[in-house]
Formats: sequence, C-alpha cells, structure tokens
Amino acid sequence: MTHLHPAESGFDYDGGPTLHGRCQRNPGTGTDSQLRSDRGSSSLDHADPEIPGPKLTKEMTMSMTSALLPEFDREMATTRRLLERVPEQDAAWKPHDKSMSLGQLAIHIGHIPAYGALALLHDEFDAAGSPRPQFTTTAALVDAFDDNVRQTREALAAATGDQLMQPWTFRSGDSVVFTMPRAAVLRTLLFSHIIHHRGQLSVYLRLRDVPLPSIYGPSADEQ
Ligand code: NI
Repeated sequence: MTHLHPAESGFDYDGGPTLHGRCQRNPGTGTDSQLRSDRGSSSLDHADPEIPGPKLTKEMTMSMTSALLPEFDREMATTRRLLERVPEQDAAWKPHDKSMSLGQLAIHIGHIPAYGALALLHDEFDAAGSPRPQFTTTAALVDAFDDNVRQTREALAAATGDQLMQPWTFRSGDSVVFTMPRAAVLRTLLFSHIIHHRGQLSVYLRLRDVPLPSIYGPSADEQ
C-alpha cells in the first residue's frame, strides 16, 4: 500500500530515497573528498545574488552545523533503538486498513536519513521511478539505516554555509513538489519527518506488545 503525503501536492515521497537514485549531482559540490578539501577555501563572505536569505559568515555556518550534529546524533540513536526492536513476524501487521504495515513504516524510517545526504550533495531529487525497498529482515533494516546515517553525518559535518542556503528541489518528473534552502530541507524532510514516523512506530510497537525504549523521557518499560 502506498503511503501518501496529500499535503505535498498529492505526491508520495515515501518511495525510499537512494543515494544513487534519480538525483542531480550538484556540480558545485563535487565528491565528498572534494567537499572537505574545498571547505577551507569556500567563499563564505559574499552571497550569490540568486540565493535568498542572509549572508552566512564562517562562524554562523559552524554554529549551524555544530548545533545540528548533536541533534542528528541523538535523534538517529533514539530512532535506531526503535528500529532494532521491530518484530519481523509482524511486518505485515497494520493498525488500520488505511495505515502502512509495520514493515513498510520501518523501511521508510530506515531510509529517511538518506534525504540528508541527498539534500546536501545534490541539487534536486526526482522521486519518479525511484525504487521502493521492501522490508526483509530487521537486521537488514538496521544495516540500511546505519549506512544512510553514516553518509548523511559525513555530508553534514563537511557542509558549508553556501551549501546550506542554496535552494534544493524535490520533484516527481516534471512536477516540482517543493523548493527550499537546504537548511530547511534538513529540518523538514530529515528531522521532522523521521520524528513524525518514529512516533507512529512507537505506537505500532506498543500495540504489538514490544517493550519501548525511552525516547524524550522514560517509557513505561524503560527509565
Ligand atoms: Ni513519510
């Protein structure tokens, strides 16, 4: 069953992003190693007139990434604690006919971290024809999540102010779903998105009698 986001122009962006999918590489950012080597010489003291928003000084950029990284690490660690408890035998279970199955929800959460690297290293992402990964095992789910987290953390640690303020587009073929500065994409498509679905997952797990870890505070099962 397809998981839709009607608020986003009826477009489903839950197909599961892949870092090697149908996205446009940002010619200005180059490879990961180029990103790191270019960082010191990246021009942060002048703004591209086509880029909206304030100029970012090097200090402002560092404060943005130094604020985002601890949040990223904490949220991903919490999310992982829920994903590793997904009971494989209940993968097809769903709380309502209109709901995603537990397996679909878990695999979607496992892929959301990939949006960070996609947002930072590419100009846009085209979800049309993007492969939809299927739940197989909990171990494979956690492995995919770890890989996506690692790649996004690397990109985030190397991010420059220019990158964070550049516009980024999510499209489905010819249809543009949204265009926002990369910093806003990280906030919505990565952080808010995964926290939203993690909340769903916590309810699914409770309904399957799986003991819950603490999330923002102690659960009924763990302090
Ligand atoms: Ni979603």
